[in-house]
Amino acid sequence: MASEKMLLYSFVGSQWAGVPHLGLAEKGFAKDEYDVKEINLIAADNFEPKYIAVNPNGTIPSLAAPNLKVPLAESVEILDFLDEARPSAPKLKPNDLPTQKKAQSIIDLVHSDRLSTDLILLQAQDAEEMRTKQISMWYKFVVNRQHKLEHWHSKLPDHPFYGKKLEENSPLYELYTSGAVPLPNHDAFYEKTRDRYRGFAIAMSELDSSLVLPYATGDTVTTADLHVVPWLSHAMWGAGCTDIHDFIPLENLIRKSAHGFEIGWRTKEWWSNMAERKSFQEVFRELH
Ligand SMILES: N[C@@H](CCC(=O)N[C@@H](CS)C(=O)NCC(=O)O)C(=O)O
Repeated sequence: MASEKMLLYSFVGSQWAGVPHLGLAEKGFAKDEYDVKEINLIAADNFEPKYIAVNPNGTIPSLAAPNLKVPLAESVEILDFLDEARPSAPKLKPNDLPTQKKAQSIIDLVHSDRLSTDLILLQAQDAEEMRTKQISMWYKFVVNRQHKLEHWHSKLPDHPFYGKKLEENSPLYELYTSGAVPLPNHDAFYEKTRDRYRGFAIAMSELDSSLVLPYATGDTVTTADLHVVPWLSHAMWGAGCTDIHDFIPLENLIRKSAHGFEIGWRTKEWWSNMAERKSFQEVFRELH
């Protein structure tokens, strides 16, 4: 029998799972109104065919609900759904078109490749960063993904997901598993990473200029805020920040390629405002 509750597929270390968790808290859903199923991304459980049947992209989060024919597979759609599902709570989607457009452009920016936190988590600017990654949990992440993808690709060679994903993961797998022996393509990888950090710095400055304050689009919390918080938390965590108000490790990491970079004052002020909210304190007791 189908469950009568919503079911959120999540993972503690998932950045974009933070969006529905904040949404549930902001909209006042009680913990017994939904179930959460953890899908371990480090073990690559998101690549199991059973999960690909829920979310064809193999990503977290997904949301199943009694009134949904198929689960929602994108954090943007999930947050919009939660917003509509509880009309008695303050609306997260802005009322007027210009503010809706503003919120959407902020959401698009933090979801874009330019601000992808994979840069911080998985890439390396130099050999020292690479060695640190090779003895960190990211090694396990990359290796487990490769093994899971190889396994399922050999069992299901015609499945549209596995071949493509394997092509994506293989170059990273090769770089991570080369041990202490540098491969010729490591240098190109560092160069590309440094370039991406410079782009990341520019995109962060653009984001800073677009924040209205006290919240991302003005006086009330909107969907935009609930996408930016998990992104920034993940970037800070990945860079080694432990105190939610200490941006220095993130700034230092970006500065290695983008000299003189500083996180803007608007971003810092916006973050302090968000950190005061109950939803933030519930979901981001610690950076993740
Ligand atoms: N556009 C998707 C992105 C989701 C996404 O990339 N989630 C990450 C975790 S935060 C993931 O599942 N990565 C695993 C993978 O790509 O294999 C969304 O907003 O829901």
